[in-house]
Formats: sequence, structure tokens, C-alpha cells
Amino acid sequence: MTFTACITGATSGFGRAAAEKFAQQGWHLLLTGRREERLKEIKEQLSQYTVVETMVLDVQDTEACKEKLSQLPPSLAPLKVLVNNAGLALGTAPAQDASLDQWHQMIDTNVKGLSTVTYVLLPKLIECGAGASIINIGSIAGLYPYPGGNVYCGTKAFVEQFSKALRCDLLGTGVRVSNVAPGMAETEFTLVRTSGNQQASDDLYKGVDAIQASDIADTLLYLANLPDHLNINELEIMPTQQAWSPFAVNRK
Ligand code: NDP
Ligand code: 8X3
Repeated sequence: MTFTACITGATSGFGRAAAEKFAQQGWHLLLTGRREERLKEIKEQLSQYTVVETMVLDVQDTEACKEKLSQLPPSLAPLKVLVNNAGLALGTAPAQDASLDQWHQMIDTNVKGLSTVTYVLLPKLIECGAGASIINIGSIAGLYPYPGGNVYCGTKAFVEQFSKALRCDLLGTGVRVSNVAPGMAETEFTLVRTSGNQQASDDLYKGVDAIQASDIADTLLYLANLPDHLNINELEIMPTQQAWSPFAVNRK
């Protein structure tokens, strides 16, 4: 039987790379994002491998999520995997200098949007039963704080705890839940975070063999293909060149 994977935020980075890998393995795909042109291009590219449906969907829009995701075409049944990937960081300023609008956008996307998509698709995943998976893209930012991370770190801490709490509720349904927490990865993430500052993005990744989108895509496919009886609760992945620092101390 052929199964479907829904990948949110499939127009770039991890989501796009995952769409390519899942398509090459023959998974039917539901791909979402806000950029219509990119979705069209990806659909054209991947339709040579499999059934691909795309949906222009801003996960911040609760009504649109309910309306568009609750009725899926028969070609997308059964839905076995949800990759909750759509997300973003905005800004790197300390909390006292940050933008409240940017804070709200991160919460609306990474917390509210992720929860809404999960809520709407949960019945279909439960219907699929044993071996179905919700794979949430958290971050090391949800596990460890850093200066300027403020609300972004908070949203990813939500993803971590929500993933674990979901597991408690879904026990007995066969639906697995994983939190994937990557470290520094070279995608459009920093370009988005810095409002399009290419130099800032290039500087961040300079001299580092950062995680590539295809690395995370391989991990997502691995999780989706695990035997039904295994649930990887959390995967923390860093580039070899990244590690922790000592605590900061403000001396008198
Ligand atoms: P990209 O910016 O390359 O991709 C982000 C994707 O999310 C895009 O496809 C974008 O699509 C989509 N997206 C953003 N906001 C919305 C929205 N409101 N509604 C629907 N889709 C949205 O970054 P990454 O691939 O790096 O990021 C993917 C996930 O990984 C995010 O959740 C991020 O927080 C997380 N992450 C990233 C790390 C990194 O260092 N890169 C490390 C750890 C976690 P569109 O703009 O078309 O809507
Ligand atoms: C992205 C990783 O460390 O830039 O979630 O916040 S980090």
C-alpha cells in the first residue's frame, strides 16, 4: 500500500529536501507553504516520482487550516506521516529591544500553527493507526537558551513538551510522535531571521560544515520508515563543529 506524508513548509530548507526524499521513495505527498510559485515548481519537479498535491497555506490562519486540511482527496489516503516543519525565527535582538510583532508571528507560526495543523490532521493519523507518525521540527533552541533567542527558544521548548505530551495522549493508537531538534543548519532560516540580510547569513555559516537540509531530510525519512513498534522520542542533531559554551556571568 502507498502512504501519504504531509510536510508543512515544503517550499524551502528541510521541508523541500524532505519532499524530494519522500517522493523518490514513492510516498504520496501533501506539501504546503505560503509561496505559490515555489509550490508549483516543486509539484512539477516531484510529480515524475509520485502523487503530489500542494496547498498554499499559512499555518497562522486557523480557519484556512481547518477548511483546507480537513477534506483531503482520496489520492492522499491513508495519511501516515505529518512533518510539522513550517516555522521561523525573527530577530536576534535581546528581549528589551525586540519587536512584539515578530514575537507574535513566531508564536502564531511555531506554536499556534503547529498545534492547529496537528489538531486538524490527528483524526486521519489515528485512522491510519500503527506506524503513523507526527514528526515535529523543534530545535536545540528549545533545549538550550542563548542570548537573543528569547521567544524563538520559547516556541521550540513548546514543541519539545507538546511532542512528549502528545505521546501520552496517543498511547494505544499506534501513532508515534518525535521531536527533531537540529542545531546550526544552512537553509533560508537566517535570511528570514535577519529580514533578508544575505551577508549576515553568509557570515554565520562561514567556516562551518553546517547541517544541510538533505541531512535532516534523511533523518525524517528514517523516522517515518521505522518499524511500527519503535518511537524515537527526541533526536538532537548538531554539526560536529558546534558545541555548548560555559554559562555567562555578569561580574561586579
Ligand atoms: P527555511 O526558512 O528554509 O524554511 C522554512 C519553511 O517554513 C518554508 O518552507 C516556509 O515557507 C515555511 N513557513 C514559514 N512560515 C510559515 C507559515 N506561516 N505558514 C506556512 N509555512 C511557513 O528554514 P528551515 O528549513 O531551516 O526551517 C524549517 C524548520 O526547522 C523551522 O521550524 C525552523 O524553526 C527549524 N529549525 C531550523 C534550524 C536551522 O538552523 N535552519 C535549526 C533547528 C530548527 P513559505 O515561506 O513559503 O511559507
Ligand atoms: C535554529 C537553531 O541555534 O539558530 O533553530 O536557534 S538556532
